[in-house]
Amino acid sequence: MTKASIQLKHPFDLTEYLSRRQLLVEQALEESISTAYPEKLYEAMRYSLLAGGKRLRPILCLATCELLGGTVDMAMPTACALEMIHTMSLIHDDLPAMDNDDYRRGKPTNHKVYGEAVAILAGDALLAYAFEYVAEHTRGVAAERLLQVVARLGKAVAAEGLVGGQVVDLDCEGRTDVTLETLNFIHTHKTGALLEIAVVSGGILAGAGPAEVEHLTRYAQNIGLAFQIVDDILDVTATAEELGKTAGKDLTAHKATYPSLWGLEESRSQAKRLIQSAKAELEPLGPGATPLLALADYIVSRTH
Ligand code: GRG
Repeated sequence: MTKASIQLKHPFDLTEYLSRRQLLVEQALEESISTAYPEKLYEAMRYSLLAGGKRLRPILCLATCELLGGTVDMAMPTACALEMIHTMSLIHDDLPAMDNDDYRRGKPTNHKVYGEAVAILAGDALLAYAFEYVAEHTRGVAAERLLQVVARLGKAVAAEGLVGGQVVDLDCEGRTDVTLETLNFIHTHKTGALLEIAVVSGGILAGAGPAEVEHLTRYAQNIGLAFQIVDDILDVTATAEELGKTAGKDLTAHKATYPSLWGLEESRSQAKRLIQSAKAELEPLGPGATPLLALADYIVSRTH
């Protein structure tokens, strides 16, 4: 048994699964970057990368790789790269030029500690290092599968993914005429694209065929949108302590959100409906899908 292998208990215990997986991911992230010269840069990168968080994207990637017959070890470099990219997007999102946030993951934001210039550069370094890390550290995966993962990862973060979503989000600031179509565009790109590649990359690393990739894509798209609806709900209902960042920011900024368009009750039922659709996509993939099914439920029931 490798250090990465995990015995699942029956019935499936999601809390235990999440805490064991989070521990594995934390260890891998800790080992992924050590401090070197210039120390200030490496410290800023490590400060945000190792600041906690749910580690949902790495966990989805590992779970999907295992579902398709791969191993945790095969997927861990990609899982770490996903968290590096997610973390850099949070660092940049928190900058004064964007959301201007003071707290993230329960700690002062990167630019509050290291200054804006270093925060921008730490984000840039994490983004580039993510791609280097996948290419340098993945073992036991055929080169053409790895190339597919790298190409899809690039697409998910660039203009067709996170960055495109963020630009439209910034454009909509202060506007009261944001349509559901625009809101969906923002979130399928800003939030959904990285969750989608987290799931799909795990499948591709394990050798998923086109039909399996399609099921995984639809599962991920549904949980991605549900995740964002719940995020918007929590911005209204959760405390700053629970969130680890300022609560109620969307309301203060008069931002278009799902609760502002639909109300809280309808937002909750839309999220539940999306989770049911996500889970239906896993049916053809067999009993090994238990962790992904439980993770889908967790997305709507989470409190932070
Ligand atoms: C990717 C090149 C590049 C630049 C960044 C700033 C930006 C472009 C995009 C914004 C992306 C963003 C911040 C989306 C929000 C995603 C989201 C819902 C974050 C919260 O995720 P959780 O709840 O957080 O998984 P934890 O802390 O648990 O990891």
